[in-house]
Amino acid sequence: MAEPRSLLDTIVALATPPGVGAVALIRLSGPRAQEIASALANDDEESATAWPERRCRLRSLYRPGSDDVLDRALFTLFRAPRSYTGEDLVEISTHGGVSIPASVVDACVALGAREARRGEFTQRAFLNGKLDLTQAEAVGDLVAATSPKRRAVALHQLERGLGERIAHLRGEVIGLSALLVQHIDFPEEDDAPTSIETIVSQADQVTCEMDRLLATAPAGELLRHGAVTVLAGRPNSGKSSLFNALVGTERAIVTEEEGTTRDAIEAVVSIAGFPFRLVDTAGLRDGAGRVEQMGIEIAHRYLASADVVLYCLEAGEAPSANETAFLRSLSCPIVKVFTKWDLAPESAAPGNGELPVSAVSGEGLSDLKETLRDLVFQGIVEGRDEVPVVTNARQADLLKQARAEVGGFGKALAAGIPPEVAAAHLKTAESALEEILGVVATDDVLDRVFRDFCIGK
Ligand SMILES: Nc1nc2c(ncn2[C@@H]2O[C@H](COP(=O)(O)OP(=O)(O)OP(=O)(O)O)[C@@H](O)[C@H]2O)c(=O)[nH]1
Ligand SMILES: [Mg+2]
Repeated sequence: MAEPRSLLDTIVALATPPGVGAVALIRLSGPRAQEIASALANDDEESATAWPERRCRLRSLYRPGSDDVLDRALFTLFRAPRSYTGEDLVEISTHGGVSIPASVVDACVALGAREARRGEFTQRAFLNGKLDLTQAEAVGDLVAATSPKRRAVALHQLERGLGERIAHLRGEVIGLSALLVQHIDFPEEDDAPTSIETIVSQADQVTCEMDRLLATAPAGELLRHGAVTVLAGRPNSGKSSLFNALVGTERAIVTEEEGTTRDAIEAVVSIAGFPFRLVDTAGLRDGAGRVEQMGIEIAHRYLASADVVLYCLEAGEAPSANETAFLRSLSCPIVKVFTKWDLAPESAAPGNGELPVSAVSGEGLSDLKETLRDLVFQGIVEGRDEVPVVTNARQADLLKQARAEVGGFGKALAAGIPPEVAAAHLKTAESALEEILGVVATDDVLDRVFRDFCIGK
């Protein structure tokens, strides 16, 4: 069940990761933040009222009700509403490690603060109107980003890139309702200001715009999790060597023996700025021994769920009829990679759509990386400007719902359903778009959005 959400509590948490480090940051937010910070610093009445805003003060920090100094720390006060959470917020920078930050959090609790739940600071920022829900989600994405592109998309979303697009679409849907009202108000006149045809064609335009945004959802999902990229091919075709070259370290064992790799080996790498989950697999062949055969079965499981396959063939070799049939049976894009290109005769020339690479000389690796990027993330690489991207299932599901409703509205009108009845579709579409932004957000929705956040964020 959703926990009750009160903004009356003052909450506290360690915002930096626990453990040994030079400094730790403790955040204290809520109506009593400054009062508690003053008590920590043993302020007398006069200095308690003279806290400067947004300026650091270096103070001793005491165990409550005693003269025990816990640390010398920097205090910074952000007064409501000019703070991350929109409420009074004090940031306390202490020495790092395990002991001091924990004792400062304990001291704040002893003085009346409550330990914050996951993502509760960002949740308060949302509840206080500092962020819409897509921006709050972007904060989580930003912290979790493992590749420059995911970071860039999250930053763009934090700057309301996606929020503005959704708000714009909401405006369009409201515009459709307004046109409909105009039409309903003049039903009998010959020259009604807005014809049904006009409204239907406007609705079509809105659905097209929604489709364009929805088309970014698969790439958005891949940005979060990394595109599963499976290296497959015959034994000894150079898969592990290519895997190592792409990862940049000698992760997988390479030998001249066939059947070296058995278990699948995974590594998350950033390729051309985008996240990929590379998987090296056992070479595919008939008549392998028991352990190797188990490895081949694992390879098949990965191939079935791959986002893209790098099929490795030695330079000069051609896929057999069996291999060609097998590759056709896969549902994801396949890049045929011709390995060991440094050993290929001078006269060898890559065919159309074939990528020559050499793990030894590095030849062809940058072409391969670009090919991977374009193949998987083509929707969001064009141009320099950041395109708003639908980044998670919550946004995608609601946008799909809104799209279906606007589509249903257009169809209903075109089929002669009375405009007053068709209008119900627009109301539902509007609510779905509002839910993306969090204009209306139930506690359950908030719990789902914030449960993956860390404590202190
Ligand atoms: N000259 C040259 N040799 C390569 C290259 N890539 C791989 N090799 C050699 O080819 C042999 C097999 O390489 P691996 O990377 O182990 O091949 P694999 O496909 O992972 O093999 P299995 O795991 O047995 O299926 C090794 O002796 C490598 O040194 C290359 O680009 N150039
Ligand atoms: Mg191998």
